[in-house]
Amino acid sequence: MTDAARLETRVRELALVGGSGTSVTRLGLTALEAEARDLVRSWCAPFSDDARVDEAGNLFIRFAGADAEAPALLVGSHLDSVPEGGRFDGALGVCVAVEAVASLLGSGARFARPVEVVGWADEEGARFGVGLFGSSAAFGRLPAGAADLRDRNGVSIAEALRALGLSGDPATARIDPRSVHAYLEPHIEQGPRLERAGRALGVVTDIVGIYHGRVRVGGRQDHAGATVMGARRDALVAASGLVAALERLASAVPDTVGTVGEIAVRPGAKNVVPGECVFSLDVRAPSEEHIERALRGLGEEMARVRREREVAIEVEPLQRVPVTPLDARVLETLVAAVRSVGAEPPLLVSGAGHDAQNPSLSGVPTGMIFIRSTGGSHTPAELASAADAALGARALEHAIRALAA
Ligand code: HGY
Ligand code: MN
Ligand code: MN
Repeated sequence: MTDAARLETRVRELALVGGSGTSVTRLGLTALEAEARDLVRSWCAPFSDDARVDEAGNLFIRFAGADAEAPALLVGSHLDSVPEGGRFDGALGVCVAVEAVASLLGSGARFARPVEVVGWADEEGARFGVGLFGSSAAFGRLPAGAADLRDRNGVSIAEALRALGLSGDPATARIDPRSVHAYLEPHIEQGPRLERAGRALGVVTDIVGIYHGRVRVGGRQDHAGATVMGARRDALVAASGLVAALERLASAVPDTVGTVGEIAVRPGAKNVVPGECVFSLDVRAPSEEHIERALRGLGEEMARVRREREVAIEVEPLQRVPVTPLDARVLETLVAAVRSVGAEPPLLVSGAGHDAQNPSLSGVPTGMIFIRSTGGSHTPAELASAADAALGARALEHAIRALAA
């Protein structure tokens, strides 16, 4: 039987790792993320001592099945957060997965196949720019050269992994997708649809495609007082036009979103005309064509700004995750599981990216349960109720029974 109080306590405990009030900063490939893994292992210890951390920092805790050689059912989510994020993104999914497995085993259920609780590493990509890092490594989908990417302090992914006692080569984390029977990910919705519909749980049909990139605008550093306006090649003013253009373009393409979440200027002094500006690009849509249309429009804007402002503009593509339809049969299993706990799940497209995209794109039957959240997401205001979380855990129990018990 799902223990709602135990689940609530564990969500609170996990939120303390990198937490301050309702804000959580537990970046990927850090000691805090490793501390979160250790906490999850401690919760699972009464039922399994078969835990491993792979070379990308992913945590797998294996619960025995009658047929030890059968492909395993994986259930889980990610353990990292964005800077100053919320307590539930990723973390709630891992806690719900642990609760569902513990409740099943505690009530005497025995698995026909192995079940693994997974805590993916560095899903947010907040430090190094590549999101879905851990699950990408596990399913052989890391962008080339990912281990050499560096954070703002010049630390590379390889160095960050070695600092955690790992080899530093995440590519060796790759598993055979055929060893995975199915992957289930519980996750907060991170948007308002379940709240507006008055529903506690939803089931995901598709996950948006995502383009991540980095733009470098090169102008001419100059004196803020002695350089007349007509003689400037101000990199920040040029970049600002592109940021506004992205908002305009994404607003004009159906179901498409475009965000610049990071921006930095050099040298960064109030009396110096910026010589360089580097900013991030995040473009998403449920349609590949819409993503490409927005990116084409931005490319045309860049050509215009290059000409008119005589600045250099370089685009570094960081990651491209395709639109990801999830498995129809797993979707049916999840809908039935949610109905078995007395809820009726809306079918939703996810505007957020998820680790689930990697197993799904690698041929593993994959599904997601959304748990109602309020207050937005990637913010300390993010909130999921203990009751909805417990209902999610009960529904996941039914899905695990259907797929592994
Ligand atoms: O960016 C995302 O959609 C996810 O939260 N990493
Ligand atoms: Mn997130
Ligand atoms: Mn997430």
